[in-house]
Amino acid sequence: MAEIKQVLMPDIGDSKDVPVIEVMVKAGDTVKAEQSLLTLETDKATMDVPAPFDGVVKSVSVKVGDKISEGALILLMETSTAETPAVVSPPTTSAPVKEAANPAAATPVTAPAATPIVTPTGFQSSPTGKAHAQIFVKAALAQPQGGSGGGGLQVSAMPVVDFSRYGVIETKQLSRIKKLSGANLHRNWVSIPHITQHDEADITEMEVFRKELGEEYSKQGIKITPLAFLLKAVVIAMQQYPNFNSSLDASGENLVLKKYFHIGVAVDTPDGLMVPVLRDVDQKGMVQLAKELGEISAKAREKKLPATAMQGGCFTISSLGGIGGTAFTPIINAPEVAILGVSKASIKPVFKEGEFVPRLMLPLSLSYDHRVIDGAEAVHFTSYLGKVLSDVRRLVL
Ligand code: CAO
Repeated sequence: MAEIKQVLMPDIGDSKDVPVIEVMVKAGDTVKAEQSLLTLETDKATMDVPAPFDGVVKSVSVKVGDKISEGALILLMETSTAETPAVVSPPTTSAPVKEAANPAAATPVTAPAATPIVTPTGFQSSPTGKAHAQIFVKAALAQPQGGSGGGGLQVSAMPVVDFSRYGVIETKQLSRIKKLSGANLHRNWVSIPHITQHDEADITEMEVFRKELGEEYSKQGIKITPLAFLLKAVVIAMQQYPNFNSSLDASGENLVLKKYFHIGVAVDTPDGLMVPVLRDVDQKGMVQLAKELGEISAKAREKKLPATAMQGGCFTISSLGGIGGTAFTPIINAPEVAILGVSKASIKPVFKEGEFVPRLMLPLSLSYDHRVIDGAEAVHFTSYLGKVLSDVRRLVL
């Protein structure tokens, strides 16, 4: 039997009047439990409010720009009564709204509330934990500005300067993405002990193969750039060195080793940096990855990516190779423990078998969290990555 249920704004600690920055569903949409319904933004975190159960959206009561607090009606959803709630032990109640024809059923009964998934990093992904998410949200929001690990830093205030004393100026507000990612980049930069390991990979042969593939697939509208090869090669290196596919747990005393391979790719958009995540890269071929890469970067630039597309990453690649540069120091995308920066490949003389030969060399800059990864392991990782990239046969093994 179908039943109409309210989905209410859950308890998110002390935060009140939280702005809605994205509404992902509309009336008529069929949604699955845990699918994101909307994104909220506090001054400390963004969070997705997922559906507490499967159902069909009957009406949406909030819109972008609204400010909502605990208990506010988010939407009405039609669900089958046989449905098992997806969230365990809900801390708040939502009152099912019965069809008017059945007034006897109007007594409120306990039903699962939405449980938000916090993305404390606008630049990055967050755990998609379910039962524990409510506790996690409160803990995240209760943290002092700057987040755990960075909160205790005492630094002197930036000087306040009246620049107009020195010449003509114009003041422009930062984009929402820049404001969010800026806070998280700052936190990650000051709270993670970064080291950047630089290396070069000989991609002479890879480039010949890539061009051949490129010609073949351009007819299908698929652009094969070095990034598709890098995605594959990085996963092979992560399989060889599993610490690169880990996160520190909340206590900072345990490593969580992931058995899945979701890779984030930094995409430059007119409004700032976004990091959509390609799922299960280990299970996909390069052509498929190139296709998905084209699709997600286009969506990121057109602002069509849901917040969930930026969650769950294990490792990030930031490629500036299409633009230029020889090396840079990318900032780790916490809670990941490493990020690979890629600069522009160029032909260099390489001493081989007694003579200098022209080879196409790709600069790699691997930043890693020194709490988790030692310098020697990082060099092993970049050397191995270079080996894989220099021998394309390894990519298809
Ligand atoms: N060396 C030499 N050439 C490279 C290269 C490299 N490392 N990487 C890409 N190229 C070439 C490509 O082959 C392509 O050449 P053609 O047009 O002749 O085929 C050209 O550069 C442009 O590539 P692209 O940028 O369109 O595609 P991509 O797959 O390399 O990158 C994307 C996709 C979305 C990652 C990229 O467009 C982007 O946004 N990069 C910026 C990421 C960023 O800002 N990072 C900084 C984070 S820290 O602030």
